[in-house]
Amino acid sequence: MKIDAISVFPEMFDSLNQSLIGKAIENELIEFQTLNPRQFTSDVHKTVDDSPYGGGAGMVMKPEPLGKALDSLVDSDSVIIFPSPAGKLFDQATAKDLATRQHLVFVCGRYEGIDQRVVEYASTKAETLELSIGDYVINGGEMASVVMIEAISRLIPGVIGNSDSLIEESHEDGLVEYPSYTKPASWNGLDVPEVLLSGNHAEIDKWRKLQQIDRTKKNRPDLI
Ligand code: 6SD
Repeated sequence: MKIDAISVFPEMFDSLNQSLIGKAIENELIEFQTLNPRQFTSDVHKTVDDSPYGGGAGMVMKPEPLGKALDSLVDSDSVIIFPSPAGKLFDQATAKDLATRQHLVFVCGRYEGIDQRVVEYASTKAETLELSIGDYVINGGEMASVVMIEAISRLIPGVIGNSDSLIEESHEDGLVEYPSYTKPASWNGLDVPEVLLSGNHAEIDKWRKLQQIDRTKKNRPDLI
């Protein structure tokens, strides 16, 4: 898979070079690149923002540099993603779908956001999605993109060695994950649940499923 991120802060993507995603980039399972829209400005100040029409606080990202950046990257097989608190919720089903695509392009806003015509223009070139990682506001699209890229990349075959660990995880069956324990069996007066030491795998599976249901009811009643 090819992944591009258009951003005025390309260093914010450096964390993707760590751990399993970093290995997948190194092994060319994922081809990841950033593109700075300042490269497509023509004034001495390399201006990428301007004041909003209609007034209001802050600045808005100008359409021309982002449009040119998209022109340089996108073809009709691309999926263009605009992280936005106003977008549809990005969830595990979205991650699974996007993990099957050939080319993803993340367009990162800064300041108060992006001139909406860039989203309209992108839609004329390829499938375009406005996606939110949750109901809170952060300062730009970069960290939201990093979250989505990690969630998508780990679903690409070969990125995570043990595919069982993908299946067993939270949200695959509509429930959150069961709790995990490791050695020592007793620590600071706290004991690992007896059943996990029993070697009885039918009982362990039953206990884990009950834990998933209890935790989901308690922490995520919206999923029940
Ligand atoms: C200015 C952005 C882009 C600002 C965002 C996305 C989510 N879920 N919260 N905040 C966000 C995205 C904020 O550009």
